[in-house]
Amino acid sequence: MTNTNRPVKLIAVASVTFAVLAGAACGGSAPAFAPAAESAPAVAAPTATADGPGVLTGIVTFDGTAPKPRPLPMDSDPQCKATEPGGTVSEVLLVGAGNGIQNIFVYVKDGLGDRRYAAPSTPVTLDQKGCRYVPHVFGIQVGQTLLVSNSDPLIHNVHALPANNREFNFGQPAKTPPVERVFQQPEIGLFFKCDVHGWMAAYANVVTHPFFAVTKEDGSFEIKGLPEGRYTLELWHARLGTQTVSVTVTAAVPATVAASFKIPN
Ligand SMILES: [Cu+2]
Repeated sequence: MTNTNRPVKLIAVASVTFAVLAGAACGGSAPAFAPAAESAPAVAAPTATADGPGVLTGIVTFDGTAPKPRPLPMDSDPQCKATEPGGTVSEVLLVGAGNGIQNIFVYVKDGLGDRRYAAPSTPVTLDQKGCRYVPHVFGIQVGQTLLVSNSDPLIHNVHALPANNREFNFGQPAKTPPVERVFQQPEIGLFFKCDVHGWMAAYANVVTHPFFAVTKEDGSFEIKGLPEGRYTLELWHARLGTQTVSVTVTAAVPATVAASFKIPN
């Protein structure tokens, strides 16, 4: 996370609390980037499929009283303001029912061994709608197509600022076709911004397998199809930092993880 252009710098989590159920154990904060799959032969065919018996569910909550999201300064662009006349709020930290934290990217960081998974043929879509990126946080596999679309009646530009992948930056006027991009390297927290509207931000999380999820409004997530085994999960949030959790997944019963984040000091 060396990019100095992003508006919100990642800060290591100073204090974390885990309540890990079903045979899981906790670890400390971890590097923000997944390692590249450099140990596997470059030509190894992806033969593994995400149809294992393991189910992993979890909930991520905010420890403390969450700050109220601030309104986005859309008055600076009347065209944007017109897309959301009632106004909208920053997505930097969204805490919902039960103090659940939305938009935490949860993925298997380690434990899959040398299994290799093909990228899905279906694309992931990143839309620009109401002068925001939708979704704000998403996962995508290495080699999977990202379709960037613009549903707004105005031009945006899409500026990706990767650490491990190739930077790109293009304008996308209203009513123009989606633009395709593909990421070649794993990367967590790959930042997207619009150089026209400074509040617009999205984070791609590029991984080598399909075992990831983004927490919903209530902070919950689910990952299915895992092989039985012991895994290290990483939980990433753009503002709150990262945590790792060890968890054992068996066919017999869903594994359950609970974690919480505080505002870093
Ligand atoms: Cu824009």
